[in-house]
Amino acid sequence: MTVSLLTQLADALRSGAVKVVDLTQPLGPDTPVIDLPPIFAASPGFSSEEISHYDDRGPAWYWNTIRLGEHTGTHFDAPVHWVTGAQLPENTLDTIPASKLVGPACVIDCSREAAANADFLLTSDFVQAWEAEHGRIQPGSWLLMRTDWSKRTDRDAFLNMREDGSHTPGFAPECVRFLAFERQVLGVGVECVGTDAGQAATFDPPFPAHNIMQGSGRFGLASLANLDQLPPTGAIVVAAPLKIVNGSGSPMRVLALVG
Ligand code: 23J
Ligand code: MN
Repeated sequence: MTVSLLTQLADALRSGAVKVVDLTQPLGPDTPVIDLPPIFAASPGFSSEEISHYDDRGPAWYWNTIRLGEHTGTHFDAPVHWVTGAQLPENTLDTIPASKLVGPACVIDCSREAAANADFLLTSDFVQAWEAEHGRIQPGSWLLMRTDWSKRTDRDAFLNMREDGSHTPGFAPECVRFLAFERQVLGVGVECVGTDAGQAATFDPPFPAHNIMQGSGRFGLASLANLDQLPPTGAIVVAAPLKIVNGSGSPMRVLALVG
């Protein structure tokens, strides 16, 4: 049975009946990183240095060293990232079971709401209205919030900073609790720089997506792209961070299989 299922998948990949959608942003020196208040340590963005480039340092090979914060670009939030998840089992990148790195996706389209209001917050009412149309969110699913924010290729428009901080969409605290405890999601994924709304430092609790998701052993995916190419249900997401020992997160390639 398993063999026949995967043989069918191989056929579908070859014919194009199942497509691979890349949910990843390019990773480079221009990749925007979260801009925290100056009292907190800043996360360094991506930089690289040549080791050799077919030259006397390595006549037949080209390679670079890279330096970056774990939470740069399209990246994974592990439970240990937040203090609420610090004591949980299997909370670091090297201990998360591989079976949790592949899962189905529910994609909620909030693009109209986010265009009208940069501070739009997803609520459990909005999620339940989506469920009335598309079915109940199954345990172990990714909840992906489509905002089309990834189309903001200009850094300032993407971070949308004002004097009072960033203005980007996210989740209402009650919605995060609903997704974690009433729907048992695998985690939440967003197109913005982090899973929390730009103004989430002022919420109760502060940064609820991090506080509650990581605190309940759930994951986060940030800076996703191409969510507009996913169906509301039915896609399978492969989100596999680097296996960094004690790692709190890592940039990664996120792929979706879409039939
Ligand atoms: C640290 C503090 C606040 C936030 C974040 C990190 C992230 O968004 C992140 O990348 O995990 S909001
Ligand atoms: Mn992060």
